[in-house]
Amino acid sequence: MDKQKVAAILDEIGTLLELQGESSFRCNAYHNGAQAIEQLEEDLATVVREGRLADVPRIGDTLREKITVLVTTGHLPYYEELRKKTPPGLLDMLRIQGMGPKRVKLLHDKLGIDSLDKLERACLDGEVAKIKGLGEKTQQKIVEGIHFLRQMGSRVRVDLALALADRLREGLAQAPGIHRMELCGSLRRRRETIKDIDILIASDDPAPIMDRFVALPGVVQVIGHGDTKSSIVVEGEGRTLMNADLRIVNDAQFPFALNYFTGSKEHNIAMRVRAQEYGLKLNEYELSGPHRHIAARDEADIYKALDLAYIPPELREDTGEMEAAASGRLPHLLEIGDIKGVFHCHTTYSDGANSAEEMALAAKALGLKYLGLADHSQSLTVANGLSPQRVRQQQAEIDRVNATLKGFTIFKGIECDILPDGQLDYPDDVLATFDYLVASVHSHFNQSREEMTARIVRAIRNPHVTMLGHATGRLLLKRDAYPVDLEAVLQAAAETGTMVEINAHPARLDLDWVHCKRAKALGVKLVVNPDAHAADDIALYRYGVDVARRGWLERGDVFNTKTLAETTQALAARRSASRS
Ligand code: DGT
Ligand code: CA
Ligand code: ZN
Repeated sequence: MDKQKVAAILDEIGTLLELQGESSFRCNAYHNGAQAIEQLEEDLATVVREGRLADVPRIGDTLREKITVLVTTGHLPYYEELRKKTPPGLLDMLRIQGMGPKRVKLLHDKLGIDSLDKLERACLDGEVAKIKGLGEKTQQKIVEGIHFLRQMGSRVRVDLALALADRLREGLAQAPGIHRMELCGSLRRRRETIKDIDILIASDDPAPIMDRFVALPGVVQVIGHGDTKSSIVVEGEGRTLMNADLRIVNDAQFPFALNYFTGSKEHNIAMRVRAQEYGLKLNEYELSGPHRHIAARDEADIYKALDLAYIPPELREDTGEMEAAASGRLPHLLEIGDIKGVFHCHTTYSDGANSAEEMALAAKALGLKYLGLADHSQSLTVANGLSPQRVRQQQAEIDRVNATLKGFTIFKGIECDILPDGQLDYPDDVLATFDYLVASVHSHFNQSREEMTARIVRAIRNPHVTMLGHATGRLLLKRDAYPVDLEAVLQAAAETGTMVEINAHPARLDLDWVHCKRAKALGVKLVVNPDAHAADDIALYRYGVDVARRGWLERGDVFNTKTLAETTQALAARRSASRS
């Protein structure tokens, strides 16, 4: 068992004893001992084996005995007993800001409260305020604290987390003595949801940077404030609360720390195993052998030392990237600049906020060469879906706007509902008027998996359909995907040459990266669509590019990397095939 785990257990014993009402002398012996073990420079197992624990300051006889049992057997009956005696909810209550063990014990003794839910109810009933020494104000604070904890427990959308992280980085950049700074963790790997923000800095003088970090605007709580690591809770847009950790190392350690804290944990383990095969040890500070230290200026040097090509952070999930990097078969990943235009964008004709012209100008300003509009079809009355007559009106409007645009084209499309039986939402003569068609499921989410799969596959087989829109209907952190056999869907798309959308909206992000990888293996062409409902949302396609990269996609796998001329031609070819 490693040092950190042993220290954490000792610390928890101290807390459990406090909850039992033990003397502060006894409790503190455990808290202090935990700190002593954490700060131990030597390997703990070695110290125990050689019987030198007694030499470690702040470790008395009782602790020495407990640590020895813990390190040699991997568990400690005394600790397990203590845990069994303590309702687990009491430990949850301790996580509320301002709640110490004494207060938790008081609430438990007086009101029998042993969970966050019971505590919240007691506060709302005004019971807590009646206890001597607590009062209205404390009761209110506790309610707020519980709300805060519930928020903290959940993951955050990547776009919100990234905005918050960028703000922290900007604030930190003004601190003195920063050699390098990078985001690490799931944020650097661009997962679709993020638990916490990890920032890494190289500096020889951490103190002033740490001081600045814990005092940044938006910080609502300081969890830890040290020289190598500090942790805060910050508030972002829409009352998003997130934990953020800052670690500071020296410049020589930076590449190793960056690699370690970027993860994923699984990738780190694969890297460590690879290092071991070379007789080397890899950790967050160094890559070294018995007689040598391998220096690295950047992460690429670490990979090089292990005969690996540089692995982009998005691929570091231990899903084959090690083997590919060893044999020179890593993909040349899609880049944001490869995207030449986007499809699946809405206007004021259905539920969008901007006109066709405003959308086109916004896309053009982003450097794009084409924009595929796709308002909702007639069945989706809640989103002001277009009747055939309004389809004709919109197409005339697009013709007018296109005549004014140079080197840029708006494609006439529709986001056509897939009806419950898999039919499309217009008769063939209307369908034939579009340049392209996104087909999406927007209703009857409660169909069985078989019905839903058959419904989507039928739409995919319809020659009018250019691409399948949001393939699973999920809303990240809000609504699960509808039941569907994605494998069957992807196989049908591969057979018919129907494209599948990577919905880039950060509230959705379906297809997920795992299925992107599968789609590629089956030969399905993907298309990165922002599903923009306003001009400002067109730029959201960047999050779809991140998903594509995590899915190992290259430029050739993604349809909207084609030039305007190629795209015009490819869409026209599909249309004439579907009409014949
Ligand atoms: P999340 O859950 O969105 O915060 O995801 P991550 O990947 O940012 O996870 P986090 O913040 O817990 O840790 C950051 C990185 O630190 C993680 O990606 C890999 C590294 N790491 C953390 N714990 C371990 C561990 O026990 N073993 C190894 N090998 N690496 C770890
Ligand atoms: Ca993290
Ligand atoms: Zn849409």
